[in-house]
Amino acid sequence: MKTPESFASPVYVTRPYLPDFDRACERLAPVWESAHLTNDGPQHDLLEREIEGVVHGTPAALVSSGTAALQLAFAALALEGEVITTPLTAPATAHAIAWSGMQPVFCDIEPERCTLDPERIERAVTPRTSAIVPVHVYGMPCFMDEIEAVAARHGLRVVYDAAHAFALEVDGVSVAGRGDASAYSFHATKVFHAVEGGAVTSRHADVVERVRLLRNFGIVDESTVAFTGVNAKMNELEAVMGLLGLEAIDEQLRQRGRCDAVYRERLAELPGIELLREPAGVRRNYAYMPIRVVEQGFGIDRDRLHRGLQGFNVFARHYFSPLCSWMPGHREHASASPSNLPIAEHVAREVLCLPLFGALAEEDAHRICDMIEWIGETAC
Ligand code: T4K
Repeated sequence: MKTPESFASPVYVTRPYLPDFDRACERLAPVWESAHLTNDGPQHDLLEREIEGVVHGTPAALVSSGTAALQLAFAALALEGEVITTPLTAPATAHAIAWSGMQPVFCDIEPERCTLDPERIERAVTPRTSAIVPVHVYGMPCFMDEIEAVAARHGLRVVYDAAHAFALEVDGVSVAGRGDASAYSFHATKVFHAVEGGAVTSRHADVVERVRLLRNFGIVDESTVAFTGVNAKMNELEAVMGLLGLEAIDEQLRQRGRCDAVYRERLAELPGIELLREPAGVRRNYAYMPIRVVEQGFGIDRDRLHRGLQGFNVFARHYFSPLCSWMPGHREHASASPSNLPIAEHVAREVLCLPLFGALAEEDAHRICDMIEWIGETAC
C-alpha cells in the first residue's frame, strides 16, 4: 500500500460549527441595540423555546455549561449521599457529583454501547444511594428502561448526563424526558454548541422551574430570594451563537452521518478494529466516532495508532482515558478499584475517538481510514 499523504493542516477530533460571519453580525445587531447582554434576555428566551422544540416539548432551562446543568439538576432534586455513575465519561460527571457534596460510586459499563451496565447497578446500591447518573456516552443511548426499573425498585432518582445526546431519539422519542432530569452540554466541542452552555430538561416542570431560579442566585423578583442559588446563566452572545447553530444543525448532523458511514464501512472488517454496534430504533447524532484497537488483531496498540495518526497531522483523542476512577479525589473510593470495573478498564486502554464533525469531508474520512490501514500494515 502506498504511504498516505499527510493532511496539510491539523485535523482535530472535532471542530465547532461557525456561522457565516456577516450572518452572525446581523443576528448580533439586536443585542447591541438593546444592550441587554445577560439575565433572561430575549435571545436567551428564544433559544430556550427552540431547545424545547428540539426535545419534543420537554421543559428545558438553559444554563452556563453542561457541568452546571448536572449540578443544578442535582440541587433541584435535592440529591445527597451516594450517586452511582460510570467511570467512562468526562471528568465533569464525577466532579459535578463531588462538587455537589456527594460521593460518586462507580459501576462498570456494558461492552455493546459502553454505557452503565443495568445488571451491575443493583449491587452498588446502599442505604445512602440517592440517584443513578448514567451517561449517553459518545451519543449512544443508555439502556434506559432497565436503568429506570432498577431506580424504581430502590426509590432512586435518575439524572442522565446527556452532554453527548443532543437530538438523540429512541423510537422517535427524545431522550430528554427520560428519568428525572437530563443535563445537556452546549460546549464548543459538542454536536450543537453555544460556545459554552448547557440545559437541564425534565418531564417534571417544577424541576425545570427550580433550575431557572437556581441559575440566578434563587432570585424570584426584586424583593424575594427563594433559596441559595448560584450564577449559572447563559448570556445573550452565547444564545445568538446557539440560535445560529440551530439554523445549520440538520445539515451538520447529515454530514456527520455521512462520515460515520464511511468509517463504519471501511473499518468494520479491519482486523483488530472494533466499532460500537449501532442500536436499532435510534436517531443517532454521530457525536463521536470511537473505535477500539485490539492489539492482538491490529498488530499495535491504541497508543501507537494514536501517535501514528499524529504523524499524518490527525489528532484523534482517547476519550475517556483516564477513567474518572483513576483520578485523584475519586480513585480512593472502594468502587474505583479496577477489579470492580473490568470492562471500563479494558475499554479505556483500547478506545480512540476519530475526527468527526460537520465540516469533515467524506474524502477526509476515507484518507484517515487509509492511514489507519497503512499504520496497521507497516507497524508489524
Ligand atoms: N459530561 C460529559 C459526558 C462531557 O463530555 C462533558 C464535557 C460534560 C459533562 C461537561 O460539559 P461542559 O461543562 O464542558 O459543557 C472537551 C470539552 O472541554 C468538554 O466540554 C467535553 N466534555 C470533553 C469531552 O471534551 P477537551 O479537554 O478534550 O477539549 P480540547 O480543548 O482539547 O478540545 C478538543 C479538540 O476540539 C481540540 O483539539 C480542537 C477542537 N476545538 C476545541 C475547542 C474548545 C476547537 O476546534 N475549537 C475550540 O474552541 O475537553
